[in-house]
Amino acid sequence: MSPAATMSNEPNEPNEATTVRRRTARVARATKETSIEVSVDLDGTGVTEVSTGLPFFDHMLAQLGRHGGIDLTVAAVGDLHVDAHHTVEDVGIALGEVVAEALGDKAGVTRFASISLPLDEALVDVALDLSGRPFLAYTIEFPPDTPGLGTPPFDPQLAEEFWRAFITAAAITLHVRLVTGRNTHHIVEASFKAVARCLKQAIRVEGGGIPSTKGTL
Ligand SMILES: [Mn+2]
Repeated sequence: MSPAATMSNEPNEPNEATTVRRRTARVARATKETSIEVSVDLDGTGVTEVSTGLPFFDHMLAQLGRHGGIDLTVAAVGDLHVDAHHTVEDVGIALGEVVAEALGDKAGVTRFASISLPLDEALVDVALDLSGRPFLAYTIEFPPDTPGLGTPPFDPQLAEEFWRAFITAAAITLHVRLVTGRNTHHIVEASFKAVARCLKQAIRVEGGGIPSTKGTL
């Protein structure tokens, strides 16, 4: 946590006649399958503390915070004896919920972002819109027999499930397209870094009210 983040419940000092709300949120959700706590500070510095029982997923969530400039804590305990699916999906839901709550009415945000992000031989294109409408276009396909990553294993097909859960809860339009790549770890990591960089840009406040002709997002 940065020193500023410890003041996250306090409004910042008035600046040029405006008071800026610090964009933080926290959620705890429990089902028979998972128990999850997530908190975010969208105006953080990318400090993460993540524990899901899935080392590779932890590695990906750390990328999301670090490259998104988002302080992120995730504590998840799920039914990994079944498989990783419920844990990954429910973390996605919780993360989407806190991002939506922290964004609030999205006044002044940049809203749109896109990037073409390389990781060695892998190249992933991402475009993102804080549209208020959940939509996922995802074109990364792994053969069904692709080995999972880490122990317990993270089935790379779960990345799509994570993004669908996240964007549905956060009401984000997200396109993720694999341009090229051979290594599963690289491809998945490039997609997380790319979404992180797009989030960082899209949530940045640049002023000018709510960026929609409808007046709401
Ligand atoms: Mn890696």
